[in-house]
Amino acid sequence: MNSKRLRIVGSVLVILAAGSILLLACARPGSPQASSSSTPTSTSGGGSGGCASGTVHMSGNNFVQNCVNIAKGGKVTLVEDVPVLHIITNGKWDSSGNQVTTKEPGAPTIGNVNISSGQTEIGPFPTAGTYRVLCTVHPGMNLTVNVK
Ligand SMILES: [Cu+2]
Repeated sequence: MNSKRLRIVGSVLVILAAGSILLLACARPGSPQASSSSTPTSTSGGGSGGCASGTVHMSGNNFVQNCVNIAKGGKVTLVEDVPVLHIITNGKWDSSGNQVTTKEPGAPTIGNVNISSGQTEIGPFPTAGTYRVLCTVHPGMNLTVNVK
């Protein structure tokens, strides 16, 4: 009687042990999902509303960030990620592909600032407002400067 019971208890324990091993094996594929779901939160935390803060990078033919926030009286730093000539001036490319080189009231004069490597600053922007800056070399290369 006792030895039969022990065998039954023993086999139940073996089944439980095998079951728990299977459960652990099944739980593992779930843990990478938990870590991958935390990755988007860290990337979204990097940007503040989609606009850069103070510094804008430039690729071979565009601004990497198309808007930048600065404080009143501050400057915008433009950084070359690729050594390509950009010529920065007041205005914007319109949707038809034309340069509209108007300067908003309160905007500093950005007169064809040439940059082909390293970094440069534009400004200062003494008045709060929204200002448009374009690169005359690359169609559609627009930057919005938000001065707060
Ligand atoms: Cu450019």
